[in-house]
Amino acid sequence: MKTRMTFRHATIATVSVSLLAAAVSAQAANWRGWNIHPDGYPNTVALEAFAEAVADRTEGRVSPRIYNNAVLGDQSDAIEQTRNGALDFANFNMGPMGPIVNKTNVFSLPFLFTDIDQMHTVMDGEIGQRFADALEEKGLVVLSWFDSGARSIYNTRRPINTPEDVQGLKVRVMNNDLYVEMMEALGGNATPMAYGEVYQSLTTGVLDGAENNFPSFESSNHYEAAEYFSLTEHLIIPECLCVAKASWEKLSPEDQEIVREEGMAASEMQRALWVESSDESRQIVLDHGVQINEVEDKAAFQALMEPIYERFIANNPGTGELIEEIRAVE
Ligand code: BDP
Repeated sequence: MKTRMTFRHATIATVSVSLLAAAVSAQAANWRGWNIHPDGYPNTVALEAFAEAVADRTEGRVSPRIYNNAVLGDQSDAIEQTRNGALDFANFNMGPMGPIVNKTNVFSLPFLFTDIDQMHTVMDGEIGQRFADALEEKGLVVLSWFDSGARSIYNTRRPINTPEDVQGLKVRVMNNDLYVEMMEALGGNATPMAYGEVYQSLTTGVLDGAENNFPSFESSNHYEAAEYFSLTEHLIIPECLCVAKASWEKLSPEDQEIVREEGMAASEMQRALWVESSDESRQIVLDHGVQINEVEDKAAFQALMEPIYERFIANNPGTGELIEEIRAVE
């Protein structure tokens, strides 16, 4: 009798342990995260730290895994997939976000921000919150804003000092009509193309150039093909660390809090790494023989952007005030 009781208890205990395990694993959210960058890139390092900290602090209830090098698809597709919950989290640039969440198009206006610090102040404040709200309405919960430096034009032909130097160059831009307008206003031929296709297009001469920040210019190996990097610094575009709203809503308030805190920590880490990485990448490309030139007369480039601003404001009511508000932030 005694033995049977013990046996039964043991059985019940085993059954309840395995039921419990099943319940836990049924609840565990195995998050898939999209990332365009390779191993070691500041964003990648921060996203990996985020994934580890979230898994740790939620004791596996949320278990994020990050897929690098855009293996889950190009950026525009990934934005859609995250919006509809097929992907759970991602680091997105507000450039390709513009055609999907129109309000974010304002960030694709060239020379909008004075500098990177001002961009951070805007994004970390009340204005940034308004953009987070707009993204949330479209299915993306913003945890924090990342840095992506300033973008400059590089090419295989010549240094760019004046807009005339851009004349006739075939330059890759990200997917957003505003960049086509921008490049055409400078006299170049704009070619919207996925990031992953640019390297080959530069080496085969399909493209003469592209535009990006130092860490991307270096980590994508574009510097092996494009010898001239000209500091036009025409775009400073914020990036988000976003979670699919559908995935977010499945979390308990306690886990949401953890994910949010770790999202903020990831942004702090990314921004710090960004500064180091920009210097390192700049040195790597210099050592490889890339010629970097300052652009003395940026005003000449800015002046050509005026019609773009005018059209944008005319087509998007309320944006004139928004641009003024952004510019007034110090
Ligand atoms: C990088 C951004 C990345 C973009 C890429 C591009 O971090 O999100 O996809 O530029 O030019 O700087 O496509």
